[in-house]
Amino acid sequence: WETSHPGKEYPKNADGTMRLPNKNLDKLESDVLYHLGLDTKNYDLPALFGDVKFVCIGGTKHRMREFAEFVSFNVFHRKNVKLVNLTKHSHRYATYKVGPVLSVSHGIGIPSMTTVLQEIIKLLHYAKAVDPIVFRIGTSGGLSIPPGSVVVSSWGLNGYLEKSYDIPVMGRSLKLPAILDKRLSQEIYSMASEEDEFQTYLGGTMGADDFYRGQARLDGPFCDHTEEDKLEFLEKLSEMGVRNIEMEAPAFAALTKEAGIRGAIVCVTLLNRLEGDQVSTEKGTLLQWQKRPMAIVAKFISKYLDSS
Ligand code: R2B
Ligand code: URA
Repeated sequence: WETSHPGKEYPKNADGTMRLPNKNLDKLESDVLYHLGLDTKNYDLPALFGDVKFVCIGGTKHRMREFAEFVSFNVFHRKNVKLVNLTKHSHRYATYKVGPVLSVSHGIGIPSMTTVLQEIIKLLHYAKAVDPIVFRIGTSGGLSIPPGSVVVSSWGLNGYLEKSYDIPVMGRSLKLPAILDKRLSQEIYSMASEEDEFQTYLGGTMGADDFYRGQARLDGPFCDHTEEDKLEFLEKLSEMGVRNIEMEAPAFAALTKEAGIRGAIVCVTLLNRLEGDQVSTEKGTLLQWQKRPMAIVAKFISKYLDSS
């Protein structure tokens, strides 16, 4: 059974706050955002999060703390701010807030990312945040581009090479389109400058459900394809306009679109997958490269705040 979903996109209210269509939520006395360690009964979400304009999510707790520090220093010119992990007691994800910017970790892969993203969407709704923008900053494997390059995604591709996020729901497959906000991705791409010490590309991003076989690697514990199969597959992806491979893009694109939120994905590439599978670049260099998506997103935020 394959249910074809029309790819609904729920419009916002006139004041820019979100309109979630799930009427079941109205019946809850308190909505527990379990993985964020928040709820609507014991927390004044509009007072705590009503000013949020930007949410940035990324894989690790460490990196998202670094992003909060980066934004604090580079956007708001504040030094040595005391950052508090607002979701510490959930023991799952980390959340930091710096003015109108929320920085949240999402773990590895689609189920981990969509769990926290859906709670963030509900949080933004309950908090009555106005026209929030959500970014994912991450790492990825590049296709025929120099390691350390940055890719701004224009769409997500699933493991079956379809531009959709397919989720099993009650024994059927729900298919949601995985297209990202075109204007936003172009605005972010335009943040790249000739003076940058790296290249920035705009292109498709494949989100695989596995790091090893699912990304055609040859170095997992199991492998049932040849090097020729792998190269042929990666070439095919390149020809389709895919620039990089990670593990969340189609779901991120689909859920932000469905919520009517502008969303963008900015990833650094850690290696060129046409040249290998192992991420063997020195740790310090990798940490430096991971600042590149942060710098681009922070530049966008600064520009946005200056012009509003
Ligand atoms: C990129 O890096 C992680 C796997 O190492 C995964 O979360 C992703 O999308
Ligand atoms: N993350 C991925 O999912 N794949 C890579 O090759 C590197 C980082």
